[in-house]
Amino acid sequence: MGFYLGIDVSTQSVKCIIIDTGNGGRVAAESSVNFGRDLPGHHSPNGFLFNDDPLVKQADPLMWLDGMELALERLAGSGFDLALIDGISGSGQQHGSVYLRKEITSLMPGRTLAEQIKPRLSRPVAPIWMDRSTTTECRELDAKFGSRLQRDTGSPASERFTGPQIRKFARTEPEAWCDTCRVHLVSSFLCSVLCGGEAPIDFGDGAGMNLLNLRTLRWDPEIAEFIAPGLLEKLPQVVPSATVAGGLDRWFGRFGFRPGIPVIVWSGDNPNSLVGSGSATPGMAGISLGTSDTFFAPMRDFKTDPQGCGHVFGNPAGGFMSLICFTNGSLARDAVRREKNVSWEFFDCDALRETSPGNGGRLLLPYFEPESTPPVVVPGVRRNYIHATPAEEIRAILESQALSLRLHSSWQGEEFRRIRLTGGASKSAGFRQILADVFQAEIETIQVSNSAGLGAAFRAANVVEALDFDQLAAMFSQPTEFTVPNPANAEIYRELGEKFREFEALSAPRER
Ligand code: XUL
Repeated sequence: MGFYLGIDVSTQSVKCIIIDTGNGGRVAAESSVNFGRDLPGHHSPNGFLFNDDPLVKQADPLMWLDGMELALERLAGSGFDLALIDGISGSGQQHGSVYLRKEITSLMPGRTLAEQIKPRLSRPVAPIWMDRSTTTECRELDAKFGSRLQRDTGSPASERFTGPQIRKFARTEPEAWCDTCRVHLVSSFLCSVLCGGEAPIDFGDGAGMNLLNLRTLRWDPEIAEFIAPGLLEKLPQVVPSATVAGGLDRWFGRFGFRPGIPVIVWSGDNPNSLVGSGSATPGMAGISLGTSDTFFAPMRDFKTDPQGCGHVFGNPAGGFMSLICFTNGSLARDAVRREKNVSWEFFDCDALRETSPGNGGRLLLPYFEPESTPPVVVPGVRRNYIHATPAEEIRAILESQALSLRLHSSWQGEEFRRIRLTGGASKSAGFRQILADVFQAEIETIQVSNSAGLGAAFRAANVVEALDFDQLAAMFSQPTEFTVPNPANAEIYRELGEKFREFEALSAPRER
């Protein structure tokens, strides 16, 4: 029985969640900070800095520190006594990288986190997962390693992954690169700050770098050397997710924490969400409908996506997990809604009542932004029809998004019978039914809005108290809504799925 803190540092916010594993389990306290609203001085209304080049997306690492500090201050101010906390872990947006000229050591009491970490940065900005400016570096990795890159690291060269980002930095800013002694992920950077000392990277987040050999579970020296000479010495250690990174630095005593309590190595948001949403049992999957949509599932064996869109990461519960990221998720749904000038009420309910499954074969590829799955660099919406009422257009985007989720997760060869749904759009009963019918699976909605932070708190409880993830999910991630598939629609979506595959292949040809 104990209290565990999960800190989720995502693209737009920092969220803290404290779980109490006593008395059947309850969420004891929460706090959050939105970068745009609460930290306007960082000029990042959407979590990243303005850049003339739309392919470049970078954030100020000091904003994450200010956000974490304020979120902890708010947590302490919520009335919960932080001296009760028995362990902490965290979750970082994946792939983003932080460059240090001096390692992190114990923190100085009189200074804010940002003030004391600033002089240690060799690069004032951190490229984040939304960055798409590394196509050249990806081509070079493809040319050098061919299919070995995906076979051994679980992913083909991907623009947002850390390896290509490091290569671009080392090439375009050689002096700053020479001045760099350590390259961190967002997760390991923030974990290091909590520990007041250099923290490792876990297998879950490390696999999102095009650098971790998933067959040996070590950094791949040949790939590292190609990405940037000397990189291997600049990478933190890589360890299993259930590793204690260190003890909490005394600096955090100001919020009431007991210094020295275990800080468990942080992981990426997707590995954390897998356990936090209670989807870590084989046969289950999770879909998070957020700014971008993601599909993730535990894997029985290590295998890779022959189409090169899906990724393999370490599963915090052991073994591996898949992750498929669709950049045009809620952003695209909202763009269609605004284009048609209709309310969410109409979008979620009336539009789907006015139309029927299959929708006359209408398909819409919603590439409002460059897309990760399939890789599309030049944005633009593609339709296989000319005329559609607003309701038909809305059904077209929802059915196409569901078919894309199914198509691009099929390489795992798994019949997903239960899918856990999280994120804002999981509130739409119409979209839930489409997903249930397309996958012919039961859709279980969980009302935990912060499954990444919850997963981090689970990992802390798992290490400190030896509670397993099923026990924790039974306490904290119970579904609140079940949507059962309609077997009558199975054939309609099988046929439409075939059509979707052909349309996508024609309209979004491989650009690399
Ligand atoms: C996963 C991905 C995103 C980020 C941000 O590959 O790019 O899900 O982790 O949430």
